[in-house]
Parts: sequence; C-alpha cells; structure tokens
Amino acid sequence: MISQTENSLTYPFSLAPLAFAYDALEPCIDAATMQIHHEKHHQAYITNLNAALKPYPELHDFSIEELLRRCHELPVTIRQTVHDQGGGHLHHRYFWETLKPGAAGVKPNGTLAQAIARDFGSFDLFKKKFVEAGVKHFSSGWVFLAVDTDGKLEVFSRPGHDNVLLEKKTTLLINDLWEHAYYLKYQSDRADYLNAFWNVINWEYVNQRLENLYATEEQPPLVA
Ligand code: MN3
Repeated sequence: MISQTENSLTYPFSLAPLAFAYDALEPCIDAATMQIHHEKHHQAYITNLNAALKPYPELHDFSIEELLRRCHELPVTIRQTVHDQGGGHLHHRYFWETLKPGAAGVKPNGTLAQAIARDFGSFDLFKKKFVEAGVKHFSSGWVFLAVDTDGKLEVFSRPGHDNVLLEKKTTLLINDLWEHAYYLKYQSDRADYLNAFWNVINWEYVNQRLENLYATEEQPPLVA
C-alpha cells in the first residue's frame, strides 16, 4: 500500500501550455519541431499514461514523481507503461520548464555557477562534458545535469525514458536525445543540436532548482 506524500499534479495528467510561442526558440529549435514535440509527442505520453491509470482510482491522487518512484509497487500490468509514458511526461515537463527564448550568451550565476566550477572545473568544461554525453549516447534517451545524493553535480545520459528518481538524483537540466527533438532541423547532426541548446536555457530557473534543493538537504561546501 502506498500513500501520497507530494502535492503536485495528479491524474488525469494534462499538457501545460508553454511559457512562450513555438517559434520563440528559432533558430536554435525550429517552430515545427516545437509544436509537434509538445502537441503530439508529449501529449501522447500523457494520453497513454492516463489510459493506463484509468482503471485504478486508488492511484489517482499520486503525483507523477511518486508513481515513478514507487513503480515497482504498481499493478504489474501497468508497471512498464507508467515507467515509459510517465517518464516521458516527467522528462518533457522538466525540458519545457528549463527552456527560455533569447538566452544566447547567458551563463549560470549564483549557487549554480559556484557548484559547476566546483564539480566540473569551469562552465566550459561542464558544457563539453554535457555535449559529449549527449553525442555518445546510443539511440533514444536523455542527457542530464543532476545532483547526486551527496549534493554534487553530475552529467550522464539514460536510455528511453528511464528516470533517476530511484537513484535519488535530482534533475536540474535535461535535453532530449530522441530524434523527434531535432531531426527536422538537424537531421543526423546531434552535436549541432546539442550546441545550439546553450542559447535557450533558463539558467535562473535552473539555479533556483539547485538553491531550493540545497535549502532542504545537506550540501557539500561550494568552495573547497
Ligand atoms: Mn521528446
């Protein structure tokens, strides 16, 4: 038996509108890709997740994070669907939230800038590591900047819609490595797509996520 511990959106899950127009991230992410990605791909994950949960009213009060974290306790018939479609919903939510038009040349500041310098050496070394992880990832998946259980930042990729909640990692920034995220504009050049990403990141929001986490959990010192 699982109990509700989080107060975020619950069943039926719905597609939140973006904070900006589909063409606002041009030329880094084109309008057609944004529209199809949001209205078709993300919506499909939500539709499929809701359909799987519909026969189980006892699960309707749970946040997506709680459902994924306790996926192994769900009815076995919907476990894989919730993992895949629910992971898709969660990852796209993170993704849209951290995008921002007109962010070319903007760098992280505050706690995030200090933590990046501490854990990667510099912002440029972090960017290099993130792009490399994204380029080297085989097939569909996501590349993450996340915080581990010791409060340190790390970069890694995961296949499909595998989430990192069970690893107790907190996602700060995420980029979509599925071909639907970039193929219309970049075709097979995933590196160009990953490098364009630096022009559309809401670093203030990413910094806020880290500061919120550090406010509630033990953190390593920012200065060695
Ligand atoms: Mn996608």
